[in-house]
Amino acid sequence: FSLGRDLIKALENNEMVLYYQPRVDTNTGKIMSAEALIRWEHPEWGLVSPAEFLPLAEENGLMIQIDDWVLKEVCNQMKKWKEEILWTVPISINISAAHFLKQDWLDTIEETIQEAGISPCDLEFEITESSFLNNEEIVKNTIYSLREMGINISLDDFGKGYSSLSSLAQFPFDVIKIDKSFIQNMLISKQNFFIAKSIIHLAKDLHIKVVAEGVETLEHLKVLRNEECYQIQGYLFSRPVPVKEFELLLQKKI
Ligand code: G
Ligand code: G
Ligand code: MN
Ligand code: NA
Repeated sequence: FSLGRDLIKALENNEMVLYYQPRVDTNTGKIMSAEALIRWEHPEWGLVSPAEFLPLAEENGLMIQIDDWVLKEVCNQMKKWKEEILWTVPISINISAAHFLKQDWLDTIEETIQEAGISPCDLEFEITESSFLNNEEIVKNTIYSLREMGINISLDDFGKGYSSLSSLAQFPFDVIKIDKSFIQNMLISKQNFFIAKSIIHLAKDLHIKVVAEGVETLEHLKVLRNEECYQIQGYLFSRPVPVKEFELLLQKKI
């Protein structure tokens, strides 16, 4: 038994699926984009969360393969949407730290996008600050190249872990995603509220789009709108859902 080998087989056997979680404009209620989130439909164990298998994938050096699979899957899905429902929204993908150090990564991305015939402007890459620890120069160059291609870059889980404000001065991000812990605690903790509020205003001053994650209640929404944060992601609007359900949300049939 080896989970590493199971993971490789899972990628080959199409046991991985993507769920989509909408990002919504709080003024219009419209879906502005969505985040692709991987799930493993294990034949024996059922649906396995990425929180469980991604650390194992990382230990086994499989993150690059997983990221490549996700990108390909998203590109193919967008192609399908353009052909079948004549409509799509930009999709964001989580990119693991390992990828930024891979030499031929940019070529792979260009090829995948071209093969699917989609527009790079419809893609957003989410990265966390762990990606640029010790590798600032390489990562900065990669971010510039990706943006030149037309891909948007967001800083995910902002405020958590290794976050430092200097990264906002150093790297050209299009979007900041406020870590969900601040949103989830802001109604019960002034500290968390002030931090969330400061990130929103900081992003505004920096002319960077800001998204609040983990928005679960109307009360959260009210506070965020009051601070002029107009993009949210969270269970209040929708959990991450399978593609068929996401299509219904897009077409406003739910
Ligand atoms: O969807 P969920 O909340 O269970 O995801 C748990 C964690 O797994 C999150 O931190 C999320 O960023 C990460 N994750 C989910 N899907 C992907 C993916 O496709 N690629 C990478 N690198 N991380 C992902
Ligand atoms: O780390 P990252 O931000 O990429 O991962 C997003 C994770 O947050 C996913 O696992 C997703 O399932 C989860 N998530 C999305 N919305 C909510 C929410 O409103 N509440 C909670 N607790 N988790 C959420
Ligand atoms: Mn994310
Ligand atoms: Na996040």
